[in-house]
Amino acid sequence: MMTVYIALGGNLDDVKAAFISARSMIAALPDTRVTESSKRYRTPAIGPAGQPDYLNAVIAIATEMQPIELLDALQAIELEHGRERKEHWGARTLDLDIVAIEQEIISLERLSVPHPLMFERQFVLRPLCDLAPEWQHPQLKLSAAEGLEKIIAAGESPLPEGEAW
Ligand code: A4P
Ligand code: MG
Repeated sequence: MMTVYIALGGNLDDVKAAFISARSMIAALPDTRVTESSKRYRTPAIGPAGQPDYLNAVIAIATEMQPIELLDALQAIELEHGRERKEHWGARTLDLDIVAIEQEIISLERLSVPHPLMFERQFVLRPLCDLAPEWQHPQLKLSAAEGLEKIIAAGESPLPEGEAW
């Protein structure tokens, strides 16, 4: 069993409902259990201007699935929620990213783990810190909590308090 942290994000349509339904679909994957969910945060959009705010969260799963199998399954769940890939970093109904798989490092064309931009993003680190503040980035040698502190020390305002789903 591996512990995998999955980031959920979206800023179109009923994102709260999409999170709840995506989480149950993930829980129904083979040899997979959802073990924890972060709070849900409202976050300013990073990317093309004029997008609505996002909701973001992170869940932890325990799974026997191989990373690529899991990526395929997450992309199928995105599609079932009406995800269309148009513009890079553009608005979306549901984005499911693999943030981290314990201390594994994966560099494949379709999959980079840990997620390359995670230490630049409060919308990933803030919810991850609800679940695993002590999780260590295997290359940067910083914990999630230290990464979040760094972003805030650099001048970004902390996100408002999250809510339970
Ligand atoms: N891919 C590589 N590594 C991974 C991974 N660890 N997890 C590949 C998931 N996918 C991974 O992703 C493009 C390709 O990345 C996939 O085909 C997969 O093989 P995508 O979801 O199709 O496209 P995207 O999401 O537009 O691109 P990308 O680079 O994943 O964007 P991000 O980094 O996910 O950013 N602002 C706020 N506030 N909150 C957000 O959640 N999200 C984005 C998207 C932009 N701005 C945001 C948010
Ligand atoms: Mg993505």
